[in-house]
Amino acid sequence: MNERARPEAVGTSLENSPFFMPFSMNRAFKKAPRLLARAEGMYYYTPEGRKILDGTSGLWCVNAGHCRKPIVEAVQKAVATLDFAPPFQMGHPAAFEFAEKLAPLLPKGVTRIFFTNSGSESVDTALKLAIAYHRQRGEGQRIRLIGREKGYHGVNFGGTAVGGIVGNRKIFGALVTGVDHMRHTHDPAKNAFSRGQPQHGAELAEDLERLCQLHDPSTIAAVIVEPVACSAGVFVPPVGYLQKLREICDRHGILLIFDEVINAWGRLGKPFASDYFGVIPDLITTAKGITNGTVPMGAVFMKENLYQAFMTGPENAVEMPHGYTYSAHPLACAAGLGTLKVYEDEGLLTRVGELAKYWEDGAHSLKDCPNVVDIRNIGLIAAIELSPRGGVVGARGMDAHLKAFEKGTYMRVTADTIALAPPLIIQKSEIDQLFGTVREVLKTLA
Ligand code: PXG
Ligand code: PLP
Repeated sequence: MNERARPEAVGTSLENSPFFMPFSMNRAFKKAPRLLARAEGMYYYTPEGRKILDGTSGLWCVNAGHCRKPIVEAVQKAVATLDFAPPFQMGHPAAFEFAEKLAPLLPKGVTRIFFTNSGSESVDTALKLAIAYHRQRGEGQRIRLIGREKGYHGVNFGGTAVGGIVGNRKIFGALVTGVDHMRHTHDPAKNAFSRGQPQHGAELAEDLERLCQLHDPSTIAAVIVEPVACSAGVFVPPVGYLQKLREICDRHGILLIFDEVINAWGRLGKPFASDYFGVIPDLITTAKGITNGTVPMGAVFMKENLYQAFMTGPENAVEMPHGYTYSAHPLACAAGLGTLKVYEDEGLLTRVGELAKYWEDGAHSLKDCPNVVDIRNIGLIAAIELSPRGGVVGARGMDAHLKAFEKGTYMRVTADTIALAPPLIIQKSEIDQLFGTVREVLKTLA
């Protein structure tokens, strides 16, 4: 038993708990809870003291591993010094310091930073900024937003609207008007078991040109995509695809937004996916790894011209009527500064470059396991897709999740796809352990 475990939580029935859990099977979970009581490095510990290897960095956010001392201490110090500072018409030093430290890490030409508290807020902020930017420049007719099928852009209205996961949209009404979607790039017939970027599918970017011709390109404000689409099941962009999207946006004066909530912070072996793919968007949305998941925070990074479009008019007027009570919260800024220090001291934003090949070989070694229909990987991300059992989507996937947890491994499952993305501090022996457990689970799965 470890010192910070909470034995009193064990055995207490949660069946009537008032807690409405997010994106969860509430009733099933409350009957058989899976609780985590503490964490350290690569591992979670259950209230009973069981050690659980973290195969998905919490929820794709704990890139430097859990409870890292420089981050914990920075937050402890901050909370005892300045609990809150109003972000509107006031400021605090850590907000400016954090922006100053982030700026040199950003892709070339991306210079300005707007803070939010989550990926969902970052996405809605970026979409609003895009529409407002065009209006500021006298192109107020550019109001349309283009997303992509299978995209995940969080759960606020704008992000749900541009998102392309049907189950996340269908019960929420009309969402936001003026939105359309490009085709997704998933093509298992041609690309199954690709290592890294698939060879086929760059031409799918032409679907953006089709939408431009359908709506008239002068009505489109922005296109938003995840460079690597993670939540819907890990879809790696085909070679040349993102470059083509950039070309089409440039041709028509449309802003390109890369949603790097998951892709950023070293996940692909570079600070940003934009660096990895060599395509620089106009705006980048992020969250998660910006504070190592320790305190909620998100950010929108933008090119200089976006910022400057708002810095017009009288100086005694608010330039952009948008912001959150907790934008640049002192604890989040402290966590962010501590996180950047760990990333820099340990070279974590580029470490995946050395691990990626080993990781890829480990993932693809599962090809011979029962029910595996595809394996996809890039950077320190891998997806193992299973065939649905008896046509019931998600049942086999959920069983895999539960079995893995019994065997001491936490991994995310989306429908029947296992998504692995461990903290970037992982050792090769732990990569072996992770794929070893997945193999055992797959062998015993009905
Ligand atoms: N954009 C992208 C690309 C994301 O991956 C969001 C926006 C929203 O961020 P917030 O912080 O509002 O959740 C995300 C979040 C999963 C999973 O299991 C992924 C996310 C969230 C929860 C679960 O794949 N991504
Ligand atoms: N709703 C009400 C009534 C509010 O007063 C506020 C903020 O002042 C909000 C929503 C927005 O909250 P937040 O700034 O935390 O996003």
